[in-house]
Amino acid sequence: YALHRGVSSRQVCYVVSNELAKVSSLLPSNRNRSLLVHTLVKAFGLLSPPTNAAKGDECAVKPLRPAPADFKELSAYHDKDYLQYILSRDVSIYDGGPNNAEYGLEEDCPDFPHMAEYIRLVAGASLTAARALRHGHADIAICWDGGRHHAQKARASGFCYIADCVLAILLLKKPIPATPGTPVIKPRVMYLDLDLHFSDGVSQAFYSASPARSATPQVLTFSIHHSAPGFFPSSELSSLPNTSSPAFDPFTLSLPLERGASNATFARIWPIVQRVKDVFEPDFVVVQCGADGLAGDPYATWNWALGGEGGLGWYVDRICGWGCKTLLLGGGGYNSPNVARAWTYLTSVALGRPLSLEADIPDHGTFPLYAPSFTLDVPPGHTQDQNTEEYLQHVENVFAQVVESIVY
Ligand code: V1S
Ligand code: ZN
Repeated sequence: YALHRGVSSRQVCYVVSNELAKVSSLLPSNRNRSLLVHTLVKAFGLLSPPTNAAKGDECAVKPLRPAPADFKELSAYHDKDYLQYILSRDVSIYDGGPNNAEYGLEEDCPDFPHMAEYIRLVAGASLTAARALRHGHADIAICWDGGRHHAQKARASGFCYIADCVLAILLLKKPIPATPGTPVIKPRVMYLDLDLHFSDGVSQAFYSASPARSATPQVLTFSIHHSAPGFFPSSELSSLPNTSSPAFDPFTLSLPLERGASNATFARIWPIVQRVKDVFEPDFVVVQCGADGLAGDPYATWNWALGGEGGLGWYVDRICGWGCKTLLLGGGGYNSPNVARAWTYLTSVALGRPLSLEADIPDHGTFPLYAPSFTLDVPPGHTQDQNTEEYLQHVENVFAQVVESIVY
């Protein structure tokens, strides 16, 4: 186990396999997205060392093949009945029976061909990435097929069938056994969620009232999301913290943003993220990098850009700069070429060798999908940012109180 390693020579692992991309591409909410992402990462040569690299140079991301998760690994969080049902479901006999609804397999989460394989592989992918961090084989591990932050203990929800983020956090927080002269270490894990949607599944799992949390809070969840009446998911945990409420848990944090959130708003709230990290002092950071807040996404809710100060790339660069062992997960994102652009760029950022956003998309099989710009950039649109200075000042004041409560 190695918790601290310098960031000057970052070892970056990237979870990928043909099987994972194939089954992940069958996910009804994101058909073919996984194949597009991995294809673009490869097209930019991020998985192969540059031809002029000296022997031993670590210039490329190291590909890691995921092992499908087994029942025991999945039951570290999920209910056995739910697992038995979703893993044995024969989708050729669609009956739409009462169990489907009981386990959330309807509307947002219909069952689909190879669903059981998908569930085992996606969970296995995030666990493989988490294991690489825990065992010191990587400083940063990337799993773009993960980030299913709405899945619940016994229920699929919001396009999410398996709680890979929760499973990865549970693995990372496991005590590191004592060695001669070193006591047992109970690692602290900070989960930061940048998806447009609130991370209800993960936040709920580690909320203080939940049995998943041990007596000492080893896990802090922090979700930055859009919240408005009727916007999915509805949850009491998605509001700004109220430090005087008995339900307040300083380790379950939410920062809701209004429509049109732009780089300027994200740059403005960055010091809050930084401060929370500084007081919590995590050993591991898990980032859900959902790309549905980017400009050009069909949700058309935020106006976040990939580049520039306050952009998604800037966030991930700063987070990787913290020097904590970091797990980067995927999540939402419904403009698939833009998601491929974003996660390819973030892969290069994680590596410490950011691609130019003006870079031309290399000629490859899926090249025509990148019309009309044919570049890597996801620029901002023209939507007005409705996060007023008054609101952001209020958020700042609230979090100034919140950080006072993060004591352990
Ligand atoms: N918003 C939204 C939305 N749209 C859909 C949808 C649309 C067409 C379909 F054929 C099926 C579903 N569902 C929703 C949301 C779920 C959003 C999940 C986001 C996931 C993520 O980006 O965070 C990535 C992990 N669901 C709802 O709003 C629920 C309903 C309440 C309304 C829609 N109907 C279909 C189901 C119930
Ligand atoms: Zn989302």
